[in-house]
Amino acid sequence: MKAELLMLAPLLAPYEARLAEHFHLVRAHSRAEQQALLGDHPQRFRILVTNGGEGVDPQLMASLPNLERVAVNGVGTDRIDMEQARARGIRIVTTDNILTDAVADQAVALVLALLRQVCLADRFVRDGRWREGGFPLLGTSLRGQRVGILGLGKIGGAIAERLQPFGVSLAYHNRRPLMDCPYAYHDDLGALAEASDILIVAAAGGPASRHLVDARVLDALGPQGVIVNVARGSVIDEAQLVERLVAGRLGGAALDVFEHEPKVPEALLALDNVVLQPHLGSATLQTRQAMAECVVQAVLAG
Ligand code: 8YV
Repeated sequence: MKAELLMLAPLLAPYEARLAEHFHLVRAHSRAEQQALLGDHPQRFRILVTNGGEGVDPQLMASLPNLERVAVNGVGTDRIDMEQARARGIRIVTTDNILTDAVADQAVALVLALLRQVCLADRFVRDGRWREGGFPLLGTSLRGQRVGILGLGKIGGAIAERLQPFGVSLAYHNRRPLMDCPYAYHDDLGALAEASDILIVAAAGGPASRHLVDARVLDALGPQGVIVNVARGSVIDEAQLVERLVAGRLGGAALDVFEHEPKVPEALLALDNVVLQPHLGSATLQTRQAMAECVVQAVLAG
């Protein structure tokens, strides 16, 4: 008889099929399905698969007495109770390194989309307004912009590397400065925002980074500044962000992630200086295939 594998999030179909050769897959993608598992022989699961956005509900984890391994289809562990995992010796395996390029590419795409108004101009053409006259707005050149990166880790570093050839200046904020890093370090995030035209959020999510970008930081960025978030919605105080965008106290925003996904604040939908994406940072076929392969290996190793 095959062992059971708990799937809290899907993988690309061919990779699920490979797992199904070895395991009986029990899919519980919704909270209601997960809730139902609590009372249904929870000791049968030793391994589970999830993704960064879904994580593992701490109550569910606590109710799986034989859980040994969690394979995450992503790098974020902010929705996993790492303390519980450590205390119980549960191994958490992520797709570390694999999605760095895709997320960094997405960050650059969002910077350019925002500065060159790609989405707004696309809507202008689709709506048939070009026939009535040319696009009325001028974009902003990327050359010469001051870019601040919050979280110069692997993804933040890859974003910086990609942006450098565009002729920007680069600075960053981390908890501590990095050794041998060519970019200017600000030990205060407000000071980084003040010194930036474009603030890119690439920091890990979780309690330690929650609302790091608060009203003070957004005000330091100011009406000429724009913010790009490819990390986690929780890093920015979304209510403060929306308030400033609506009032014209912030220049613009390109957001791939939100505080309460898949909910997007209604007020953002009407704004022209905002680019919205449904959490697509790692969503290329090649990257998702490589991530799924990594998850399959992590499960089989378990
Ligand atoms: C993943 C993410 O693609 O890696 C993460 O933590 O948020 C995403 O980019 C997501 O987990 C979907 O698999």
